[in-house]
Amino acid sequence: MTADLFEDEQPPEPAQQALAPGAVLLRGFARDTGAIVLAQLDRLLAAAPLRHLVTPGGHTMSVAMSNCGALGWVSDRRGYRYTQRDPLSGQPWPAMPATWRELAVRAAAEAGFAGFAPDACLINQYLPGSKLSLHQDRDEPDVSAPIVSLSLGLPAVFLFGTPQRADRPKRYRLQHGDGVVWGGPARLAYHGVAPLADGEHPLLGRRRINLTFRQAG
Ligand code: MD3
Ligand code: FE
Repeated sequence: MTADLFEDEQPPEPAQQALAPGAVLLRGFARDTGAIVLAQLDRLLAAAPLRHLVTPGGHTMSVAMSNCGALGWVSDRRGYRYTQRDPLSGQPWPAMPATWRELAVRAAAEAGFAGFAPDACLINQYLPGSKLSLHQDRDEPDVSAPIVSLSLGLPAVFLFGTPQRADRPKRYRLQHGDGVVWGGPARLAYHGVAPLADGEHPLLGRRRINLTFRQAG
């Protein structure tokens, strides 16, 4: 064996990249399972359609949202909260597919968070121009549990700050199949998504889907 046998190879991309203490980027984590994940999406969204929620301040979000799992995140003029039922239908949110939950649990474990037990999955859909303003996720009772995100479809520029709103966020490009685990000191970091650039993705067309798995109960 000599090194020159491998001289044509690119250095392997690190499987894990620490964005900050507690924030672990799993590049391409679901690159191969993305199609399996998406196979469940249409059925879930038929039961609980995507909708543009209104913030307590009266703004309609440009991202369209739905949920699966025992709990789902909603917003209206009264505030943000988790509910057991979809307010549109009065029915329980559709169950979280086992394939989705298992993927999220494995991502958390790879990032060092054993025992992650997500009971909520927020489904975000971005069309060209959709954005998510800088915010913290703090509607979950136990912020010692991480949040796992899975990006599918068009790439997005993700803004990742610190728990201090005034700190300028860093920018990362999240692509189809990328997983990120946000725990520990990163759990209460401010974050957002820049307006989605137009494009065409082979599986999803002109959109980006982001799944965030949470322990909300
Ligand atoms: C960092 N979603 O649903 S996922 C959200 O791409 C949300 O749709 C974005 O922010 C999206 O709340 C970003 C990445 C993410 C999710 C939760 C976090 C990053 C986070 C919680 C704490 C810190
Ligand atoms: Fe968030």
